[in-house]
Amino acid sequence: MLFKNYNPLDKKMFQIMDENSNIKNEEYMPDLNKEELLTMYENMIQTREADLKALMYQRQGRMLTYAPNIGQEAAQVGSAFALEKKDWMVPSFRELGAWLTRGADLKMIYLYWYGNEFGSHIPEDLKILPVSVPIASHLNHAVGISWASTLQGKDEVSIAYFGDGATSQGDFHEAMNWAGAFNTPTVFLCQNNQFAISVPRGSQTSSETIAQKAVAYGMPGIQVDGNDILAMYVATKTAIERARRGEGPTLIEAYTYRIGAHTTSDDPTRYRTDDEVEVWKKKDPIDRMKKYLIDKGYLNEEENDRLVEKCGKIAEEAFKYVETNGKTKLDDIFKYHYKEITPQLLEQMEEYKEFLNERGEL
Ligand SMILES: Cc1ncc(C[n+]2csc(CCOP(=O)(O)OP(=O)(O)O)c2C)c(N)n1
Repeated sequence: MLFKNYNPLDKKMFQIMDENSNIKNEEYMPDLNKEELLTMYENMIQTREADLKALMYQRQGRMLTYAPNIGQEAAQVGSAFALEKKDWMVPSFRELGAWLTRGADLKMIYLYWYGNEFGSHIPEDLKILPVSVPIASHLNHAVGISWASTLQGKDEVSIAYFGDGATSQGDFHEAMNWAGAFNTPTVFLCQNNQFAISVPRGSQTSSETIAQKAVAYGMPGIQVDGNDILAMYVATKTAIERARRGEGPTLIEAYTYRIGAHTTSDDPTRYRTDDEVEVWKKKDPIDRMKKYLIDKGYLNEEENDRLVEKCGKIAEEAFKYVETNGKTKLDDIFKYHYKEITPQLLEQMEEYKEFLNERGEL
């Protein structure tokens, strides 16, 4: 029903819970019990705490680099909560909440940002692809996986996560076109966080919404309030079920905002105003869900404090493990690109060793 009633060209954003935590779209309220709602919330808190700790460690020079997720927890947790274990998640690089919701170990995720290749070794029972840094290239992988699922008669759906900037890449259009033409069971989940590094969404495309791009490729498209976890869950679940029934792909635009920097190497004060950030901070997805749960009597401040503390400790423990076990051996960085190390790489390795030696760091 949701997609039949929704025309992306009307440019109305789908929302269930408004900024004041009131349910304004009762008709679409998901059938989630107290335990499920609290699990969703815990995933958001774990994401936020893991983010805050990662930022702190990076600033202390203990983490290589990091791409913060603050403000995007509902878009990620809500959507990932709608997946089944058999479905494939094809991420870009800013999906901490979706990774954790799918059961990925925070130690593994931290290892990746620590610069250790074991951060990309995903256990076989988790259907998640590794981080993809080339923007939009993974969208074709998602379509390929889901097409293979159709050809093999499996009912595994693929969900691809990407940012608004990715929609400017050719790969996005190829993936959307193929998915539409071959009716593949793919969900395209765009986290429109308003910026591709410093380039604002308005300069990426003259389409008024990302969701309306679905029309050209013959699939439903919907713009969802990305800070409303209930709406994100419902839209994604509807798209997943549709794909599983053989009805093809869907494009979901999660309308949200990147509160933090693009990565720890970026200074967002150079291209956006504090006032803009303040407006979005007031729409915090965690505050919104917290108030909803408190109003319902499912949570109180004390329990909330305990949860925040527990999640903070989990993040600290995960990082402790990484600092103790995650150091990459210098040889490993050079050795495994090719079956046998090339003369050029060998030269680079020797040069680097010499450099470290001179600094007394080897
Ligand atoms: C093919 C390609 N071009 C350029 C880059 C450099 N780059 C890294 S992140 C980024 C912006 C991505 O923005 P968006 O898709 O909106 O995702 P966000 O980072 O906002 O989550 C760019 C241009 C890249 N990684 N890959």
